Amino acid sequence: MIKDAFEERILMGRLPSSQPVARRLVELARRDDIRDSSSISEFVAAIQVDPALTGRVLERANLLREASTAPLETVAAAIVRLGHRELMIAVRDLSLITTDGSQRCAGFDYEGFWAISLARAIAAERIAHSTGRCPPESAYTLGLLSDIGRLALASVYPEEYSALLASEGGRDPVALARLERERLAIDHGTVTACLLEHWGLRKSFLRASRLFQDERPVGETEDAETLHLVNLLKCARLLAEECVEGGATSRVAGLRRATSMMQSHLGISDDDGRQICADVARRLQSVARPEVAPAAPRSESLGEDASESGSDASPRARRGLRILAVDDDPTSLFLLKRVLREEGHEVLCASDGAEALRLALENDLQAVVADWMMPRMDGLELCQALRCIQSGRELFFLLLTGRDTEDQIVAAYDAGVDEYVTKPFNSRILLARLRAGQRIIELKKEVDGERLVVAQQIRELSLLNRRLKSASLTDPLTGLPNRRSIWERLTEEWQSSATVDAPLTAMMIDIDGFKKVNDLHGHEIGDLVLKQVAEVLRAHARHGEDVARLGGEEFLVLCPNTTAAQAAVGAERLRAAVEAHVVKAPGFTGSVTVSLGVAERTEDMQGIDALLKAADDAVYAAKSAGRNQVKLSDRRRGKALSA
Ligand code: GH3
Ligand code: MG
Ligand code: MG
Repeated sequence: MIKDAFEERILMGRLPSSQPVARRLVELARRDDIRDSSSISEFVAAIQVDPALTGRVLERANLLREASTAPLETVAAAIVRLGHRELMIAVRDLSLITTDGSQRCAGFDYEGFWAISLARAIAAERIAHSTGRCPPESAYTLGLLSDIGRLALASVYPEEYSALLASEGGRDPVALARLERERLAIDHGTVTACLLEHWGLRKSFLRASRLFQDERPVGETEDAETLHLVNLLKCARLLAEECVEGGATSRVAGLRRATSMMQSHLGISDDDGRQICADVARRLQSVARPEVAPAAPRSESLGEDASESGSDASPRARRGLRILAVDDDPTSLFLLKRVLREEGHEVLCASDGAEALRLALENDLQAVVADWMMPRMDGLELCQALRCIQSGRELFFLLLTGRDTEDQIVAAYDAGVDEYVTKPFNSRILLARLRAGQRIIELKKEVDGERLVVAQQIRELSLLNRRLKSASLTDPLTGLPNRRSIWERLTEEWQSSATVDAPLTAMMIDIDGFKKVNDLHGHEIGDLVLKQVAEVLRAHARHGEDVARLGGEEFLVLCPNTTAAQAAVGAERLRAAVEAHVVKAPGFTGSVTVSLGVAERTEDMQGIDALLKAADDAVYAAKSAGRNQVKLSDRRRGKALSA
């Protein structure tokens, strides 16, 4: 889990939502009553297609629930628990990817991420319906959120993650995770589990979202519920990918693969599997695909000045503001645009409130100048809608109006308007009021700028810290955890094993005749053999088992909640895997073998040293018996002996 509190806070605040979801929500948020069931279900429908918002809503709801009750796992349940006020607070902080590129991770496929997440949610729900082992609505949530760590990493480290994705090429989650650990000292599976925990979801969800990303066999020690969820997620992922990405011809083959995976992993019959595929594909066709704002600012909306001021000019260098001008009357709009541009502002135009709302959410604006009376959504409604979310609250809103009775002016201010100018407008007064607004905007920009610098420094520091920590705990040659790291893990596991009297087993592994490899082929080949043996051990160890390099040609595998007899089965698998692996290097082709000693914690052992000593003795016994074999320590618990 992520220990760094700063990092965690940053992760929480910056996960972006998709534009259509945001638009729908600000429209819905203007209603001040969500008690009737039809408006609740509209909110649910809008939120539950978006992973970031779903997470935030669940987080708030789970914070409010009684500790003794089960976690809330669906948006519907969360909204009922929250009520209108709390829901609006959760929605208000929603963050967007805007066209100006702030917060955007260039190499990250946002649309693809949202589409696949949604498809996985729908597939997980439908599959759960068939297996009957997890409430389908909860499975939906798990499917939606089970890969959110990628979005989080893209949001927190946009530049680093973009470069990492460019070099990763393929979409293999295992290769991606390895690269993430190398460059960011954390991987998306860990971040996902951390977020799900923060949002108050149950343990099996966290574990499953982490395990399904990995191709390694899942340890026998995982509980049945987690195992089931892992399989469910794997099937849902495959089905989702086939539905979203598969072309027409490859889709048939892809869906067949999904059907056979559902059969082998979940025992779903062929007929049921085909029905599930058809249902998921149909449902996906009926939901709108989330979209993201286009990457580059659309210069045609910005007009002539855009090229002059330069869209990449730093905000400080800009003289004017980025303003959205809204009027349904083309002549007034033309006039307004000209006045604003002559003053040096960048201007985007919309001819009614609905279009304005869309543009305001897609672009990084500073001010809105809007007419009051317009079709579809008038200026006041536009202002109210924008004030529902954080980025809209920060806009300077100037209303143009022919209505200037006392009541009307009060109504405008109550709706959240900052200033008003009567129509037909006097351009000097309009510009003067905007300048007054500009002073506030600039002050805020300075504060924001400082905040961004601090946030960036915190991110860099925490990344550096994580890298340093990871380096001090990693063996540089093999990339495996080193002696110090495994010692820390062993201390933790020893304590918890002793407290609850659970089995704990250590597996010591030593390469046979390794000195000869060095002597015959040189140290460099020796290093290469060490690296490859390490990789084989890592790839064939089970989940939950930590593989470390103790030093020299000695490795240790830590098996929590495992008896010596159970670990011996895994040890034999590791032995066979090393023996079967052919090491290829310039001037060398061959294989090596290992001797393994397995020892379980016993009551009379005083500490970790005793456990390692027992494992080491067993290695010695294996060596004496001819090498390339597994020996169990003769110091065994009663339980292990009878197993
Ligand atoms: P046995 O089957 O009894 O284990 O024989 P062995 O030759 O493997 O054991 P021994 O302990 O005699 O030799 C271990 C060798 O491992 C000696 C040392 O030079 C070599 N070694 C230790 N660390 C490294 C390393 O980082 N790189 C290389 N290339 N060799 C190493
Ligand atoms: Mg040795
Ligand atoms: Mg050796």
